[in-house]
Amino acid sequence: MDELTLYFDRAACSLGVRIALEKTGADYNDVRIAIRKGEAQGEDYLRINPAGRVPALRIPGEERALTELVAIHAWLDNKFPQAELLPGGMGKFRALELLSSMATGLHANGFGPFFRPGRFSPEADHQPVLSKHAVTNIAEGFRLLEAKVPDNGFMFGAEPGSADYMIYVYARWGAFTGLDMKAEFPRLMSLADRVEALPQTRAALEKENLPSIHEQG
Ligand SMILES: N[C@@H](CCC(=O)N[C@@H](CS)C(=O)NCC(=O)O)C(=O)O
Repeated sequence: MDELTLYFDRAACSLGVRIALEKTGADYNDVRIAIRKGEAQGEDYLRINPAGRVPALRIPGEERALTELVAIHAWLDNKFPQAELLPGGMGKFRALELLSSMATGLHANGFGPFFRPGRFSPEADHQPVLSKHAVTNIAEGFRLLEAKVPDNGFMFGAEPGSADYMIYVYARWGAFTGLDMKAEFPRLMSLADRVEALPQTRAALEKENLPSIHEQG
């Protein structure tokens, strides 16, 4: 086995890694882990990522798959510098700062309890409260991003990178929260449109058979 393998689920956060992989031009395999069917918590997948989360990236020659979004984006950037997934100089650390804050704020404190309230309390009557409060955290995460989105181009200049790809994924998820994304976060949604128009994004959407951000059901 001499190709990378991406463990993913459709439209999950792994989509941001897939867009980055498409940009690298590397050959890779993919293996779908159907989260809703419980496969991320199944014995077979736990052997690959004991944390039971996608994405995971199997790297030829590495005993253990690489996990965690920020680490995977950083590894891909290091391996495929021509893809410009992270900017150069101090910009690299600003992009890692943004990726980490999205992973812990928007994702872990927002979409985590929104999609999986049962993980935060086993009590059935707590769960609607948790989901509702999670939307407050999600909105706060999007507000922080909205303030940073430039008028044109991408988060770190004229070229898109990993931060843009992850923002695109979270912007897609925004549609499920009841937030009026276009009205409340117009700059963010324009950035999402610019990311969706990229060939690497179109290729990733095609591979996961996903509709446009504007056509999600
Ligand atoms: N800290 C992880 C979080 C990844 C994560 O939450 N993945 C979700 C999909 S977006 C997942 O695999 N969930 C599986 C489950 O909830 O069973 C990272 O940054 O990679």
